[in-house]
This record gives sequence, structure tokens and C-alpha cells, in this order.
Amino acid sequence: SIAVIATGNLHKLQEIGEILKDFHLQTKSMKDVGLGDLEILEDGETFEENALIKAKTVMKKTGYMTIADDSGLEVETLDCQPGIYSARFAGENATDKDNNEKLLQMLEGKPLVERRARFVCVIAVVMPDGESFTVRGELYGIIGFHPKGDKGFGYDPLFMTREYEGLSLAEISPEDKNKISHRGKALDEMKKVLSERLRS
Ligand code: ITT
Repeated sequence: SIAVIATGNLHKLQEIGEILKDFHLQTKSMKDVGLGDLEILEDGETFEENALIKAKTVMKKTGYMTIADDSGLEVETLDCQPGIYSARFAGENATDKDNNEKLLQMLEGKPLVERRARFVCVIAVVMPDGESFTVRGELYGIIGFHPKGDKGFGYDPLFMTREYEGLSLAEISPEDKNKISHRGKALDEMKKVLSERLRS
């Protein structure tokens, strides 16, 4: 069956496309369905709410099964900031670089134990009949002292995991990131749920 990937973030689209490439879905981008310029107001209070808002909006406009991703970074000592505000942490038109600089500034002088963080990815799926579900994936790590690497996107240059000691997520290949990432885990879970539902 056909599924629209409801994201305006091309990095997400690429990662999701790669993770779903061996799965029995024909994926379409927002551009493919003529919604390349659609702005969706994400006024939910949780990743789950925002992912559902995006997926429902696009399913209603297209009639296709729709998959949306709401994700972000939660830093323990910052009371889980930037959380659902990760994309616009440093302001409305903030670039990834601006956001990384703001985060480094807020953690200035803090030792490793106070730099613990996790990435969260919630995937929402809305079916043409309106039925929906969400799944969640998380990846724990620490915020480094300097940005490193030019792969990935968002906070990847600052995010260090145990799996790849000493390297940021922006220094490992996209395939290696997908194997361990919050997005990879959430989409693996989504595949399981969808396989069961499409079978019955
Ligand atoms: P859509 O809503 O159109 O999907 P968006 O970028 O606005 O795109 P979000 O509101 O979910 O999406 O914000 C996600 C932000 O969290 C993203 O812009 C990054 O700053 C950060 N983020 C999410 N996943 C990430 C990852 O795998 N690596 C690095 N940063 C990530």
C-alpha cells in the first residue's frame, strides 16, 4: 500500500526512506502529493500529540495512509529542554548551527555527568479510515563540548553515544546511525505493528 511521509524536513525524509526501503510500503513525500509547501501548526504538548496532528492533517488532505515523525532532544539537567521545541530552540528561523550553539552555551562549564541527554522519536501512523497509533524510540547519550562531523542533521554533531565511543552521530555513516537511532527504533516498532494490522 501507499504511505505519505508527512515531513518538511528532508533529513528526516531521507532517514525514514532508508529505514523503510525493505518494507512493503510505497512511500511518497509531501512534494509527491502536492503538499510541498504545507505548514502545519504543531500546538500539541507532547511528541505524541504533535506527531498525530501532522499525520492526521496530511491523511485528511490526501486520503492515503500517513506516517509522521515528531522528534527532539531532551537534556536531563535542562529539565528535558529543548524537547518538543528542538527545531526552533534558538528562535523562529534558527538554523541547526544556531540551536547547537545555544545548547553549548546553556551547558557551558558543566561536567560530563551533567550533560546526559536522550533523543526521542515518535512516529504516528494514521490510516485512511481514521484509525491511528503511535510508537516511540529513544537513544541515550551525552552532549559533547564541541560540534564534530558533518553527516546527519540537527544536534547530531554534539551527540555522543556509548555504541560509537568518542564519535558524534555526525561522524558515523547514515547506515550506522539508523541501526541505533531513536528513529530507527521507532520505525522498527512501527513495522511490527503495521505488519500485524495489515495481515489481519
Ligand atoms: P517536520 O515537523 O516537518 O517533520 P521538523 O524538523 O520541524 O520537521 P520536529 O518538529 O519534529 O521536526 O523537530 C525535530 C528537531 O529535533 C529537528 O529539527 C532537530 O533539531 C532535532 N532532531 C530530531 N531528530 C534528530 C536526529 O536524528 N538528529 C539530530 N537532531 C534531531
